[in-house]
Amino acid sequence: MQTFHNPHHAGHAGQQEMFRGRMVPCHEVPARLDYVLAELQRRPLGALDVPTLSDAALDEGIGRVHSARYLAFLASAWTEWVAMDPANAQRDALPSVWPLGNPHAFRRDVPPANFAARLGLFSFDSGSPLTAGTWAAARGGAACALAAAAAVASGARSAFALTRPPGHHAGADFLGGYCFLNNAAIAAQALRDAGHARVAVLDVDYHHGNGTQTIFYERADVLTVSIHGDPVTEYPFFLGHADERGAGAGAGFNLNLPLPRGSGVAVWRAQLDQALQAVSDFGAQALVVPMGLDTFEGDPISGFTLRSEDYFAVGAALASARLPTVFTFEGGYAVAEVGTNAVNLLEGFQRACP
Ligand code: SP5
Ligand code: ZN
Repeated sequence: MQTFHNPHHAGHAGQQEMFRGRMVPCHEVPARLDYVLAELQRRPLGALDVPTLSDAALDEGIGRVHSARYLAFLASAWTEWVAMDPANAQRDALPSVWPLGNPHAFRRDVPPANFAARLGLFSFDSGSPLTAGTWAAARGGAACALAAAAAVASGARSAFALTRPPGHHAGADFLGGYCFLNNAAIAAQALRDAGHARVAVLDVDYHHGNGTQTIFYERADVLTVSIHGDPVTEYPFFLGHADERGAGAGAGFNLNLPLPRGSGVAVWRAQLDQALQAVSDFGAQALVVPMGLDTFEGDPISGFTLRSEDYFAVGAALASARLPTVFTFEGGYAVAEVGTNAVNLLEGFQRACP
């Protein structure tokens, strides 16, 4: 399995995130990726490369998923943040005011000139710091996703987009949940554009993949499936329930499999079998796996209890779908263990590949 890793990831390094009225140290830190890369060097699964896409190809691939006004916002966000106050150069940008969804309560169609307000317009939480290097890092991650999709589209059995910041909480025009560009959605769309008529996304991160769900919610050509902590108690709270099945042409093409906080590997594996059945029933021709390792028992912000050894079997089960597969690196905040857990999953997949 070829891995594309993001040479710009470390430029995205938030200092603190807002949590229950306090600023706490960020969980989504550069060392996460370094641990995975080090483990892949120790236990090689294939070539380790950086993507070599042209800027034009990258813009084209990102623009297939994200809105032009959101991308323009991200591209100039740091410059505008510092222009508000030169002292902002030392501080991360975090939103503190948001327009609710009800169109009679707040307008979303007129972007305010005030940058702090615009940051709120394009985000849904105050836990996702935007820093000087965020845009370059997010773009570098999308390049990894596109390179992985291209490898799979030209015949590779699998490829891994090893990048941060993660992506699966980001929508077509919003950031949140530590995510800015939705790498998994960008890969899925690229596989569609390369001729795979039906693409499935099977999200195994602890948190519901709300961004990916909303991007494809009204489409029948991309099935979105997510196994996650029940949003009644778990982040992102406002999406991810079992009764969300898609809308319009997409009715029936979204599947949420929420599990209570505290769930262990047996019940989680049963949901994975159900998810794989849905992928098979759909007749998918390619698979994208947003791979979060925050289902691990030692994760500091999550509530499932998978152990490091369990990830081999998770990878093997994913291989049983017998589909060309792109993995994107998502959550996983037990930093010292995230490399072992990620490579266990990928090695389990690769060993089981027919
Ligand atoms: C990609 C991904 O896994 N995003 C997860 C975003 C979760 N953000 C909210 C987490 C709340 C953190 N709670 C801090 C607890 C401090 N002890
Ligand atoms: Zn997560």
